[in-house]
Amino acid sequence: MSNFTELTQAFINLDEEKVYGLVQKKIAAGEDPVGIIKECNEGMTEIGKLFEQNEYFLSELIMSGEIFKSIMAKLEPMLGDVQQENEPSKGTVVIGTVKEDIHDIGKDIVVSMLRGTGYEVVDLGVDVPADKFVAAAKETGAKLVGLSCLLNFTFPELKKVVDELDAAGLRDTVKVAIGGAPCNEEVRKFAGADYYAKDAAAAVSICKEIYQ
Ligand code: B12
Repeated sequence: MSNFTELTQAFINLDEEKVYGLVQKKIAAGEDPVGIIKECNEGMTEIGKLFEQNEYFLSELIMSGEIFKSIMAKLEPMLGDVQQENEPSKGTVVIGTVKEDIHDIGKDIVVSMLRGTGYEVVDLGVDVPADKFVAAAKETGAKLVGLSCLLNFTFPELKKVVDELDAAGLRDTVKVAIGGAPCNEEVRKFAGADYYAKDAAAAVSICKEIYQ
């Protein structure tokens, strides 16, 4: 027997009906949406491993992405303390997935959590070249640029963004945070970034520190 929860196991099995049913039940029971996301995320990690072991293929990766996105559409409005309409923004964050990488599920969760906790987020999308991050930081005056990176071979892109911010004279005023499954402290050091965040909650803490 595995130690996975029923939801995580259903996710790993890509049993769409069961996953949606369980998520609906948890929402109705008033469970914390962040906990629900965590359970699904554990499923995603396991699916990644099965893919590495050639037990799952690209079609399964695609399907896991579709299921996760449907769940997020339900959970997104429940994330954070949803900002009051007239409340001023706590600060601006520029975020995107680096060039040649099209993974956006994790980035989108970070965007939702930051917006939900009162930050203005300029989301540049996926496959974003370094100069776009620099231009957006300049234009918006953001004090934080967030880079999502899920592929080992795009690590140099992280470094490129940091270097181009430096070349544009912005490095003293703009901090850089990186995230995405294969990122860690070592990757942060390689890139010359200021922060590594393991999840969306850590991203919120970083913003609090910068915009306190
Ligand atoms: C779903 C998925 C896909 C989907 C993506 C759908 C989408 N719209 O995003 C599709 C099918 C498109 C895909 C494609 C590919 N994938 Co893919 N994919 C995955 C999978 C299974 C899940 C990723 C995911 O969404 N996780 C769930 C989210 C919630 O987690 P997360 O991204 O880590 O985000 C959290 C934190 O990391 C953090 N965070 C994330 N971003 C940021 C940013 C900032 C600023 C901060 C502060 C925090 C932060 O907060 C998030 C929320 O808590 C992973 C396995 C894994 N372990 O990650 C493989 C994985 C990332 N993919 C992999 C590969 C190899 C590929 C392909 C090259 C496959 C192929 N042969 O074509 C292509 C590459 C396409 C491209 N050019 O980008 C490998 C990468 C290996 C590596 N380290 O280099 C992985 C690790 C699978 C594996 N184990 O082999 N993939």
